[in-house]
Amino acid sequence: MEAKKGKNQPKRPATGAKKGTTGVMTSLTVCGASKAIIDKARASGISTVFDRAARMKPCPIGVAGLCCKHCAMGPCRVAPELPDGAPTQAGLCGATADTIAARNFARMVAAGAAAHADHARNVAEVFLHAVRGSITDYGVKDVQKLLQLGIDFGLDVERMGIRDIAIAVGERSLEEFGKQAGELVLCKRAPLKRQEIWRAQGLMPRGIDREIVELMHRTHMGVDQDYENLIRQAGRAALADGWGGSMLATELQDVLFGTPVPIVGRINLGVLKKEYVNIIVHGHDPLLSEMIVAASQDQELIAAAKTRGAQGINLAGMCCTASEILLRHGIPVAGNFLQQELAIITGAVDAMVIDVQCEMQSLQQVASCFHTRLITTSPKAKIRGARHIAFNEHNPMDDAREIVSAAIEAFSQRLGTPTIPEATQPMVVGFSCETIAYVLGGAFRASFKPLNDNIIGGRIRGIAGVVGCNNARTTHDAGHLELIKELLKNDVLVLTTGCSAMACGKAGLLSPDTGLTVCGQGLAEVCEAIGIPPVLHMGSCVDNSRILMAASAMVKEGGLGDDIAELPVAGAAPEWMSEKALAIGHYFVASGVYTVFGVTFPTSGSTIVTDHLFGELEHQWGARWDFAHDPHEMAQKMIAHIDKKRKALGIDKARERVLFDMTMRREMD
Ligand code: MSK
Repeated sequence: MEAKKGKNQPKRPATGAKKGTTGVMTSLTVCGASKAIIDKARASGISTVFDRAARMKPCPIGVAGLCCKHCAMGPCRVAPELPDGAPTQAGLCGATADTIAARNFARMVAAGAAAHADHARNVAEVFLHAVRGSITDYGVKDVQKLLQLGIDFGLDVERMGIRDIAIAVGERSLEEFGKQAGELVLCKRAPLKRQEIWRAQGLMPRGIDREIVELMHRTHMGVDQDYENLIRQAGRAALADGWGGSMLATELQDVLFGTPVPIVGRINLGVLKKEYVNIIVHGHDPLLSEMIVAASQDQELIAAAKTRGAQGINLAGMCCTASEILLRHGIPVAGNFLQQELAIITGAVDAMVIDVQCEMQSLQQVASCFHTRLITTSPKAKIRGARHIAFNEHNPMDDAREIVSAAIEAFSQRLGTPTIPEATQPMVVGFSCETIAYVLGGAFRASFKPLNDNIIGGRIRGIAGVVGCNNARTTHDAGHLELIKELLKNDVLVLTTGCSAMACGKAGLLSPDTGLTVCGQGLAEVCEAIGIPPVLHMGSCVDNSRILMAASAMVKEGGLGDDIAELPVAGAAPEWMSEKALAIGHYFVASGVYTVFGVTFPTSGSTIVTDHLFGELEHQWGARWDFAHDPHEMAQKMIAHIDKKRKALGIDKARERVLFDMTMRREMD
């Protein structure tokens, strides 16, 4: 079949001048602190991602998903724009636009799932070393969660000692990666009806690595050339991420470092301190950053900092590493993805320490304009020109001390006075699934029942998972904030992770005081009674698995259907950019969650594939993808979906939907 026009074709992504989420020329960011530093960078002639985005436009064929470079006869670029009914040009091998778009989509999912899986494998290996005693700097912090994992893995936890349970959990976790047959163990946490759908649709993942490798094989030249078959295997690999790699990473990290509970933190570039040695940990892996937290509080190192003229050591986070140490230790956050270069341009960062994922290569160029030490730590993620201090899991504290010492040394070489914007915001974070059940039901009756009751009663209209990145092709943070404020106004409780959570934090939405002022009456009453913000920060990118667990807990609690697909819930990533985000979106959909992406959609060049994702999947998997440029349109799509599910459950009441007019939008700005 050739590509043709269809009703679900998303609008073409913006490829021209910088456009805002509403499609009109607007600012680069809604974050005042970021704007101030972008201005400083421009005045100093330092190139940032914002400038490069203005200079370099996306390839119109690549952005539509129609550039195939899977063999040396290409790259074959298939034109995305065709008059109705005209045949598309195929690649040299005959691959159609549909095959090419589906293959490219599938490869992005494979890469995203691989990133989470490799993160999780590393955690599982360290976990096993720690519980066997060959690494002594880590230990078991959450025994309750360990026991739950033991039960999930079928261990006789009543007869086994904690150490034996921990070793068996570590070994079984590692086996999940190389398993060749059967079903991933944590898939059992999903509602039974969902598991049946996975089996019936050929979606149930066997082993984490197996599904990703098979997807890579199928996208090789001349293998799977049926878009539907490719999208299905992409679903299987994505589920191996959500209910496999990501969930294992979340759970094992919680056992090792503690399951998050509500904690107060601060966010934005203003958390940097002029008179202190400033260290930023950036990336995704908490194994090293946990140790840097301890090293930054070491009295000997603090004394060393003072001998260099500093008042002490100030640690802050960036991207998802930030969330890991924020949720467990209250360490402040310097910013989200598009603020990584800006943090260095303040001139206040003495060392930026990176592990894996979402680190721009440009950091080294920016750091070279200052005294900042850019330090890579993973053998998997080096940057030319950066100093590499290899993180040895067997001696993590030694590495952490060496890194902190390098920052102290850099402090005395600062060039001039730093420019630190004053902006910081307080926030309440740390809403793991267990914590949500606890704050809803209390210590002795921890439960999702009060949440379900409030949804059934209509005070809470539904739940939205709003997650994902920033994208320099759209106004920084605007998509997240405009979407989430409209959802809150319409009584939709928001669960958030990653860079979306940080956008919310900067805008005050993670604070019960300021967050409740933008909510509808019903949601505000519930949040006020419980004492929670209306947007719950659940963690980093791998912690999107917590949203899957929360949805499963809601189904199991009863009263809202038998499957995740029956819940009045929706997902969104309004500013996504990474392949991991696409893998997350695909496992949300395969788990039964209607999911809307913004900015651009990677199959937009093939109407057939896009219609399959945006339409047919609902009949097969019970949920579908969708796309909206405008966050207000995105909010209305999500609310309409939530209302549809409420009606199907018989809990719909006639209620007003708040539509944002221009005055309301301006007030939000
Ligand atoms: S860090 S994957 S930019 S959310 Fe997890 Fe942010 Fe997206 Fe990276």
